[in-house]
Amino acid sequence: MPSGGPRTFPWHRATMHPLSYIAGFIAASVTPALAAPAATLQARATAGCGKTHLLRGITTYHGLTSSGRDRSYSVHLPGDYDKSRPYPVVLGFHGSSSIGLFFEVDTKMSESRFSANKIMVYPNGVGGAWAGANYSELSVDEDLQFVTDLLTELRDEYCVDDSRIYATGISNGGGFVNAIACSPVGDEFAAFAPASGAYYTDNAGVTGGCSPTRSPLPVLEIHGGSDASVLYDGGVGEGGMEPAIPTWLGWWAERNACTSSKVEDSFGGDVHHTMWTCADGVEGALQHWKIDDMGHCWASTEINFSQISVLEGPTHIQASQIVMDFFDKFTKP
Ligand SMILES: *[C@@H]1O[C@H](CO)[C@@H](O)[C@H](O)[C@H]1NC(C)=O
Ligand SMILES: CC(=O)N[C@H]1CO[C@H](CO)[C@@H](O)[C@@H]1O
Repeated sequence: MPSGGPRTFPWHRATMHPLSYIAGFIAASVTPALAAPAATLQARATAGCGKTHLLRGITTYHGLTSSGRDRSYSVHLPGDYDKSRPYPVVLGFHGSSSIGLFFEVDTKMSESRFSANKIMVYPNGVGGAWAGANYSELSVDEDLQFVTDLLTELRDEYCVDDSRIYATGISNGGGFVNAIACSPVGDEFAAFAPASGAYYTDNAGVTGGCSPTRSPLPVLEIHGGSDASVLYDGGVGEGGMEPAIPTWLGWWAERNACTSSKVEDSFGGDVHHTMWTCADGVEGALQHWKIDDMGHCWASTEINFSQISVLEGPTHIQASQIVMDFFDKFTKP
């Protein structure tokens, strides 16, 4: 099987899933909000506190203008959202030829068992993709600007805990999470959790393109050892060259000034959890879960689309829970 990119999802690339048309229709019928004016993010941190939102516990669709383009994203507020209480925010980046809705449904992260106390946000890439892959329509700078503009709008609209903004994503979206972590925009976030990530950018060594603004910058990666799209051992991917995951982790261990690591094997040796102790002296600012027999999908103990699309079934671990538990450990200093 060629080591392609994320094309293996049925709704990837050329073939869009029919649901995307429904989602597109919903998105198109919502009037895009005006772009938030540029301002220092810090000063706007609590501007959204006190604003009433009637649509809670369901997903709502929004637009904003960034770099002169119409962009869109969806938001899921906790069912008991309290307008005067600052909430952590999790941005979830979908894979290529996909949309936020699929990532939301696939990971089930909007369900209260995973995000009862969080604001979930699912941004949509342009042309169904995130910058970094050679098939992406936008430059990394444009998509990073979108993240900046999105955070400004979220802080302005919702009651956000500015020290607890997180990013997760799958495949091409996981690669973009790494691009955020490696850029000045990464300073806005408390922690990052890419899964099955296609790391097309910032992959020329420890400092090769990657300039995180803090150390340690908490990172957790989940990857299938049998991923046929984004190979665990690296190589040519659909959107460019991809580093071997252990190599990529080694770069983060250096950036985070990690001094030691330990591996815990479970499920008969199929699952390997590595925890590093880094500059903060706390175990876990860098973590990795490898599932030997898992392919290119979101790790879940429950069956879902991304598994079915690569002829996989449920696996031993629940990535959505692992990612949320990881985020809960970290607050931006
Ligand atoms: C993207 O990169 C891959 C891997 O290097 C290559 O096979 C493919 O032809 C490239 N596609 C474009 C559009 O440049
Ligand atoms: C194909 C499949 O199993 N999809 C499920 C994914 O998860 C959502 C949310 O729990 C279910 O509603 C789908 O049936």
